[in-house]
Amino acid sequence: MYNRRKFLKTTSTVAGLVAIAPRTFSKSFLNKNNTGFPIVISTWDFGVAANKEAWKILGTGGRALDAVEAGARIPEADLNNHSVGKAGYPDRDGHVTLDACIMDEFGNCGGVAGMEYIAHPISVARLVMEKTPHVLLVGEGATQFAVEQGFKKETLLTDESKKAWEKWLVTAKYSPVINFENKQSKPGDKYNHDTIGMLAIDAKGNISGACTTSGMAFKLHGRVGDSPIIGAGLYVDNEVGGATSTGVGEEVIRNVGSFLVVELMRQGYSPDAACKEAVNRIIKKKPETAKQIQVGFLAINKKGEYGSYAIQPGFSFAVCNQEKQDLLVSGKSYY
Ligand code: SD4
Repeated sequence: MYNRRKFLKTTSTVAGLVAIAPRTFSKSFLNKNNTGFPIVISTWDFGVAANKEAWKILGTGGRALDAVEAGARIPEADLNNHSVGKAGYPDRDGHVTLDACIMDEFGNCGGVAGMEYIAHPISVARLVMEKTPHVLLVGEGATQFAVEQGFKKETLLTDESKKAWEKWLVTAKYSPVINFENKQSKPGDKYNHDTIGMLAIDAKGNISGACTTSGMAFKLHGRVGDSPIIGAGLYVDNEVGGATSTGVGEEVIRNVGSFLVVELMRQGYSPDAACKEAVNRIIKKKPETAKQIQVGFLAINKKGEYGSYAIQPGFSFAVCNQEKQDLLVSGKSYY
């Protein structure tokens, strides 16, 4: 049984470690209730804005599930963001197809994959979870379900994204590469990526997560990555913690990445050690491929300690809790 005394002992040890080793990224912030939550963490720089939205719910005692849905909708609606939601880069045939999933503290989950014409896949994923006996709807069926639920059908391809696609068509080289970061990049640098994966713990200590993306730019029509796949792009176990991923989804799916991270935390790994082990599995299986790609994991445990690990440098994530609303952290990397 995890009692309050034991919790205080553990967290004060962590706080002590932070004082002498400030570069560690497994941290726990104690709020007034001596807990490491509420807290929300999200992948990449755009996680800062997403977290702020989520905090409106978490900071006023709301449910983690509502917070991650509200937060994920921010990059989905951002027309300057070409990797999530509306204005996402299309597939090689010019279709914008979106992937998303969501998971709550009871182990309920829902997702959509390859869905066209609907700007907020995370909200459709939530309704798949809540209104159907299923976990995943794909393609036309997902769009049809969304329309039946009252979502508006709209064109997701913007002029800017269309121009980028037309430029790509000149060579139309089918070797879609997820933009990965150069070794000099720092948090705050402007990149045009990527999937948002978001994990939150509410004031009651319940955990939920969300993940949403337009996937790999100029992908083969019908290609689906890790982001809408429970266990790959996202996994939450309310007894243990949650994990999410970004980067080349195929490698994450092959290793059931987010589930692996959560299971490692169950065995006692810290969030960043669990993320590192998941990254190492990818590198070990395909060392040559791994040099060319980015995959990053972000995780949080039941105490509100968080951590990350990525193959390449430059993976940033955003943290928001009672003390910090806009903290951007550079994740650890293999290279
Ligand atoms: C995918 N994992 O579709 C997503 C893309 C991504 O950073 O996260 N890019 O494979």
